[in-house]
Amino acid sequence: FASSLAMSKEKTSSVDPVQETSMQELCYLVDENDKIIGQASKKECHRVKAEGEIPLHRAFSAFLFNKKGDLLLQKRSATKITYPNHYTNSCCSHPVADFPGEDEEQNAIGIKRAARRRLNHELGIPLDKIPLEDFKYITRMHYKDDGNGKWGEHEITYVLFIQADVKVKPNPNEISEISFVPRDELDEYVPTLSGPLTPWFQLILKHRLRLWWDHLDNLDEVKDHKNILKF
Ligand code: DMA
Ligand code: MN
Repeated sequence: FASSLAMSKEKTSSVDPVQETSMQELCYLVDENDKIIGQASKKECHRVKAEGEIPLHRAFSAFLFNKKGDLLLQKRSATKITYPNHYTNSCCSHPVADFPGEDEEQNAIGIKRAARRRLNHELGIPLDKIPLEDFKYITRMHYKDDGNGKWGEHEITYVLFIQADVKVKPNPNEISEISFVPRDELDEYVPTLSGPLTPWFQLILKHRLRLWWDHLDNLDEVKDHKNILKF
């Protein structure tokens, strides 16, 4: 009896169909130097294998600031397959082969195309408000996290900053909350959040966010397009 109860519970806790479909997108596999070595589904790229291995793939982490310099933070929706209900930076995702040109590396243009596409999808930001040339590529970070043991991350993620006053309309399939945080309230605000932080946001917050944020008007001084951060 107990096992049949467990079975029926398993059936009803179904995966969100929209998120499930997105797992078919084709991400770019990279080596430790961020050289593309192949493609694999988003599902394969986030599944933690028996030996704890996760395929290394290319991603981006975008930080959107308004003109006052406040940072948009989001809470990932309960429907996300990886890191549901976690607080994180403005928008993260992957360049995918499903959209042309997202693997173009000159000026990180492919990454900027992917970020623009996802800022529109996740936050409802009109595309004309976020032209490619407004994205500032800061640097890359390599990190791995086992997540919940079934779904995790292993990425070289491009950090992008963009500053724009935009109307946002969060997509509830992606985002359950947003907030704008002023620089001088960051340290008191983060501990008040009612949920865990994503591992990549935690790393950036711990090691670099304050420095980069303090250079919002002169980001060229902190950018590094040669090295890949690894914490
Ligand atoms: C993946 O973000 C990218 C990073 C930097 C973790 P995500 O899980 O939000 O991707 P998506 O929005 O495509 O599901
Ligand atoms: Mn990923």
